[in-house]
Amino acid sequence: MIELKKKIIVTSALPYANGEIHLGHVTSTYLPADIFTRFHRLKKNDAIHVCATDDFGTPILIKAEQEGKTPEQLVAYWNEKDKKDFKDFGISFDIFHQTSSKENVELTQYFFTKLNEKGYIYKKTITQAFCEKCQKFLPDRYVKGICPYCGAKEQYSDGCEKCGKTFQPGEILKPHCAVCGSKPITKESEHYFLKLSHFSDELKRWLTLNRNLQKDVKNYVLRWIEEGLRDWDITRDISWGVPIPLEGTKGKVLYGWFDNHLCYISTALKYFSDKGIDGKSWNSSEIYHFIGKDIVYHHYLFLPAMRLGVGEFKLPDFIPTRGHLLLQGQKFSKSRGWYVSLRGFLNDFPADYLRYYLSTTTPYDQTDVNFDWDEFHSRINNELVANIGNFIHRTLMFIWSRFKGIVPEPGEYNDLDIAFEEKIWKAEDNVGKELEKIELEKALKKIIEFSGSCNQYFQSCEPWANEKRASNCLYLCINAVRSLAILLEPFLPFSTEKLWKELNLSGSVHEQDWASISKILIKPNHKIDKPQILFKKIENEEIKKQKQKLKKGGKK
Ligand code: B3M
Ligand code: ZN
Repeated sequence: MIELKKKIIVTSALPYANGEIHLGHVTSTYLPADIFTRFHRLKKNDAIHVCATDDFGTPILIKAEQEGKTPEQLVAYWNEKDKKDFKDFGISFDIFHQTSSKENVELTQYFFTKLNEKGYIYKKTITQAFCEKCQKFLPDRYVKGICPYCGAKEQYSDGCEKCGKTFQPGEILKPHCAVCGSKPITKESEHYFLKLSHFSDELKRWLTLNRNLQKDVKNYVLRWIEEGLRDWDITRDISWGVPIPLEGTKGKVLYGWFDNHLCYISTALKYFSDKGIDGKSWNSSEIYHFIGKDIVYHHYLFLPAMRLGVGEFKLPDFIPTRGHLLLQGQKFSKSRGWYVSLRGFLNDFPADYLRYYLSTTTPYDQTDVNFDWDEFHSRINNELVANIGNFIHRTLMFIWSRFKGIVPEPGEYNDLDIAFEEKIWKAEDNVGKELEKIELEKALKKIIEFSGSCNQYFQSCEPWANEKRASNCLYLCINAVRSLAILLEPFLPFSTEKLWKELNLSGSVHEQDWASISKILIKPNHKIDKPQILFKKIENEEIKKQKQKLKKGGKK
């Protein structure tokens, strides 16, 4: 059967350009999206991974004010820093742009203009929080208070982190200014609203007909629609944002959530135009927006409503949504020091260790994931080192020391060899099926199983005791190592590239063909390089140190 090459656009939720990437971000979003894209590149589909920093809005403005920088300086700084962190973690974006880019500002204004022309936008005077002490309007994160839905304290006025609801200006209870703490007064201001309610039926239809969306998320979004969608205030009285393309709107900009998701589109289009590709040829590509569960409302309602309204851009096919990350059972909290930054982690351990551990623990659903240092320790030592690493190392070492690094010629296969060769043939499909469904954790479990059966085969051949059996065993095992390198590439891009070099195979592991996993392509007489230890055990001391670092921040 000839499989047609697919075009796939993968996006990851855009990090705010005001702080460093932490483990929570990578667990729910960037790592799954990266594994998925890498898999499709190996499948020889045209897959690109698109991301950018989220530059506009009050969180950035507040931070810039605190640091005495201009917002432009602040976002430029974080854009560079994020780029580097992602690269060192092996996140292979095809493009990493900015929501404040010319391309995105233009597209956002285009969207506003179109929606306005079609009558989906209207003006309304609202009363807004205003701080007399700071002499300014206080949109969104400038106001903190109590969630009107669940009663959670210290929530920002644009949404509750506890129950996930988004609010309209003025809804938050017991408001206070986030900068100076004083009680704001209310003042009138003219705002623009998107008729979100107009799209209720269309959104409902799209949600119901799209079979790719996760059922549990879909159901609660449908419930929100049943409860009635309210129109959406898309402007703010601040200076940092996309200017409203209308006369007489000075001092106001478009809301950050109006422009940020448009950056998925503007950035993909920039990628195409930079490469001289006609963006239209990607019109029917499959679209995947990877997100964390706290931004469901925005991605399942605002984003599709705006695309429906303009009517020129495809709706997402998949919105893979994953849960939050807990640290040793508690919520991450930077202020309490209960926190691990990506950079901090990478300073102490190889990126692939984190990629491995997080991949084994993050399911394709909303459940929260727990980062636990002891579990990390045991997964690395007992699985990655003792299972996968052990099989690879003993195979390479055996060929290196007993066969002078030269792959032996096999003789006639016995039943064990035949059964093992079949396992190699089947691994590609077994694992690929899961990756295709974005079931990354299940895919990795299947790789671990495969590696386990490789160890078993090696063991039962007893090549050290039985010279006749050794050639068949090592011939098949070195080919299984090659298959493992490709199977693991999406998960462990750094180690598998090293392994590829040790196998002395041409090209890079990142460019291999997924279908070749099931083939026996390393031939007798092929010479391998001197093996090195790919995965080292983590000492108890190192884990103790990490826990110590946290101790001060933990709950008593
Ligand atoms: N910048 C980050 C967040 O709310 C936000 C995502 C934008 S995705 C278009 O988690
Ligand atoms: Zn104030």
